Amino acid sequence: MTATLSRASSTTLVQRAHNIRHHALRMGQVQGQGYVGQALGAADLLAVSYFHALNYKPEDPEWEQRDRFYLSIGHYAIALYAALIEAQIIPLDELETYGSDDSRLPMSGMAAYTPGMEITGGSLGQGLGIAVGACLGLKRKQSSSFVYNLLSDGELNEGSTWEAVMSASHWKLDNLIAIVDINNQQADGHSSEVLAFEPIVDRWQAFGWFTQRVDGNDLDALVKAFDAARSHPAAQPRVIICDTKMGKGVPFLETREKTHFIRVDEHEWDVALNNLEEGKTV
Ligand SMILES: Cc1ncc(C[n+]2csc(CCOP(=O)(O)OP(=O)(O)O)c2C)c(N)n1
Ligand SMILES: [Mg+2]
Repeated sequence: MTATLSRASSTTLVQRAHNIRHHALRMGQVQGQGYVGQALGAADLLAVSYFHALNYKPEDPEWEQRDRFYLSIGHYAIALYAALIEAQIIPLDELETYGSDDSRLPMSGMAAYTPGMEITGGSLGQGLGIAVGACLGLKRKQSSSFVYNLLSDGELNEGSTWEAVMSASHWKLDNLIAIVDINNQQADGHSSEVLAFEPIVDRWQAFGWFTQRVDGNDLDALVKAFDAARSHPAAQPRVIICDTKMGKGVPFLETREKTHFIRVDEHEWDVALNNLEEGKTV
């Protein structure tokens, strides 16, 4: 949002994160399935992105001076749609079209279809490289916009991610803020077992990034980390490594073993929505 709304109190952020989770569950209910666990896990970092950190104008998603939010991970589209709905870039009633023919909200995100969606991600490991290119372009235009790139722990398996990590520090991209969603899940099991990624902080630091690691479901910690990333004085790219919980806010999804793609019985969507309401802290 523009500067006025970017200073939202953390109570407001709690409400925003709750609403993002609610929108995602409603979209899941419309289709009976989806990558809902990721949306529930990433709702807090999306709330802080869209209601604390990013400068943008909901009525003009292509405003030249906006900060960019690049979603690497096409299958997280439902999470981004939920944030864009909450940010009023996408109308609320459009969530009812999620995943249907001719919808602007396809199950796998397509930038050309959806207002506020900056890039099309699908093939893992492309987003950070695209963000590096955008940061170089913005610097040439002497723009003061930031580029945020949300990538998943599964994308740490991709060599292209590490090429981008290396080039971002080579080019001293202080307008780049990467956010890594460490939910320790991917399609084939736990990320740490598929391909070990620790010590993840040391690795990013070794590549020349200003590196922070936070509980990605702690709004206060996220606010501090996003502020520090933005105001960090050195000419280097910044990364916020966020440990999140898949399914956060819905106990039976939090404890589920395989949550990469969720199908639940029809009545369970209402159970999930009720659980979310019951756990509401404001
Ligand atoms: C280059 C590439 N390889 C494989 C896939 C297939 N794929 C889609 S999602 C996924 C899991 C990725 O891990 P992550 O994003 O951490 O999964 P999540 O946390 O959402 O479970 C894989 C391997 C892909 N989209 N792109
Ligand atoms: Mg993951």
